[in-house]
Amino acid sequence: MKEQLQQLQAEAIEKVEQATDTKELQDIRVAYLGKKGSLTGVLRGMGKLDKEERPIVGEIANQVREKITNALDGKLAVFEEEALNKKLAAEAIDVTLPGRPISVGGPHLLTTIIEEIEDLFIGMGFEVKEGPEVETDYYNFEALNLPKDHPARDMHDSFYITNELLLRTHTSPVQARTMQKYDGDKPVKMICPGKVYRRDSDDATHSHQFTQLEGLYVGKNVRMSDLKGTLDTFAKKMFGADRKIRLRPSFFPFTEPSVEMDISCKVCGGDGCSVCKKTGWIEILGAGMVHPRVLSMAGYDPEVYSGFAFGMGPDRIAMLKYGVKDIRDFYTNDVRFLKQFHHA
Ligand code: 2U9
Repeated sequence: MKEQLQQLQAEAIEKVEQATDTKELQDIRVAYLGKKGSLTGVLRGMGKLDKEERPIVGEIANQVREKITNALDGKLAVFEEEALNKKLAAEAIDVTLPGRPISVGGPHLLTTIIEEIEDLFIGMGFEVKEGPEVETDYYNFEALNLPKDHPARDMHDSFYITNELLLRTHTSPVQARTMQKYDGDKPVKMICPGKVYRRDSDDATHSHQFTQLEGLYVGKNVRMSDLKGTLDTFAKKMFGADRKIRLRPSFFPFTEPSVEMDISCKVCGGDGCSVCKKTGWIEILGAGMVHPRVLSMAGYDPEVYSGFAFGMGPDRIAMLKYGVKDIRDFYTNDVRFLKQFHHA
């Protein structure tokens, strides 16, 4: 019996040494120490032994059980250690790696330009007003002295939604609406930036959607010289103190007299170059004294009140100032283009 026990211990430990995973260890534990295990089987034969032999064999059997159990536990600990180290290695974080760059957005160039222009006019006492982009025929045309049969109202120029509703073609309706709200007896000093829409085929200088910024100053004694002074200040603050301005006679249905304002070319100082197309001057905006019919339609008595107005295209100003060649770049959301101007 003793030899049998020693043989069994050697065999079991040999198997434990050769085991390659915890499953095998478990099988060995069951095969030798389990209810139907070989060590348990030998111990069942203890009853046949005589009284003096039984305690000796029992002691040996317990030692064999302990040795096999220690061998199994020792190997199990080794496997568990290996598994833990493998897991730690797999989940290790290299804290010396640089952080993942988080791309930060920034203001759109048109937003920057519009805010820059707004700041200038706020500094001159103008309020910023906004209004609906879907406008009525009345506020977009009629109120601006563009009667029903005026060519600018043709379907081919504007996006009509219904016979009465369209996408506004300029921000002028916001000014007409504001004058109406001021009951014809309060001065109006405002600018209105915003998106405008024209039914136009897009190319490098035309987009069906673009932005406009208009200004209006209505009061009891507003003169053309006030308009010139305001535009001169705007030009110098926006394009540099050494800019000159010139006003050329023009025509708009909503202003009389009407002018177009040029600034002296920043690149050639007026001698002529590719930027100013050899003229020395660059057209920036249109303006004029508010047409008396527009004043009276908005509830202001043209005998008592006068006003000036101007309109410019921030897209065009941004293109001039930053050398953008294609207006469509403002609306196609190519981040490679847009992020060049995030420094602002
Ligand atoms: C009211 C009365 C008068 C707004 C004006 C212009 C001249 C003008 C264009 C410049 C470039 C539009 O973006 S653009 O294509 N605008 O030249 N706009 S005077 O006059 C008004 C507006 C509202 C009640």
